[in-house]
Amino acid sequence: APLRLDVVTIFPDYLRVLNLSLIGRAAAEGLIDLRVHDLRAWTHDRHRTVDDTPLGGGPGMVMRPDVWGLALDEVLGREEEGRPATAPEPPRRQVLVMPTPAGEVFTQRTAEDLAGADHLVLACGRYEGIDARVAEHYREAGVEVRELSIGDYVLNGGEAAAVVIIEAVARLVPGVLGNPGSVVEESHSRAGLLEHPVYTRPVTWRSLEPDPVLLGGDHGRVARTRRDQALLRTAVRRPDMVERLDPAELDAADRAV
Ligand code: 6GU
Repeated sequence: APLRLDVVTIFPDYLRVLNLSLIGRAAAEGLIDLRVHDLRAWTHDRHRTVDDTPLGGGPGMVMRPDVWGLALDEVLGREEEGRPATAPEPPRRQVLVMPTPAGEVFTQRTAEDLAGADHLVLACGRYEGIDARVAEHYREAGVEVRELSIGDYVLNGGEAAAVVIIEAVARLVPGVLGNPGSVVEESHSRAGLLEHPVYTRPVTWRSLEPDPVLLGGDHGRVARTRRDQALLRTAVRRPDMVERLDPAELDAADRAV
């Protein structure tokens, strides 16, 4: 079955970027099943209210737990079509993803983990966030809830983060990416290094030339040169990643760099 993705937001148009390029093609080909819902569909008042002032005071608005509860009960709990309700449930892993700057940091490891689920529901909050009892309630109800931040900066809402998370996860679904080799070689994959710089023709551009080893056709020397460049780049740009490298993964030539 395709990976099922449901996004609940007050700005459904914001997610339309996902209909473009890679993710849109994957949806069109049936590799993923992406559905975007307007949270206001679950309001019942004339003004379609989704927020209220924070208890205890303070700036901004907080999203109401009752509206989110109705929305998430429906999006998490819907019956599979075409299967009698009495038939045994197939094993399904459902994850409620709540983008928030107060969450655990979303990394390639998180993306790999989420790509193994069957159903992701992304609850996009705006303003000062969603009433904290929503995450608490679904955790207590046995739902796997992941509150995720995409980095140490503040966005106005979870929509941009949801786009980031969906793109990172969907490209790991088999068949979505044209070239599966790109997934294993790229930055932040298991090696723990940034990717080496890449070059193409013309060989000389504005008097700049890549390392001549890349033109020599010696695959062993090419691999060594790229490894050296990846190590140097990582040491300069991401010393934190070098700290975390497993020393057992380094060879004598690595240590010489
Ligand atoms: Cl997931 N949401 C918001 N509003 N801001 C963020 C974020 C998420 N991740 C980093 N900044």
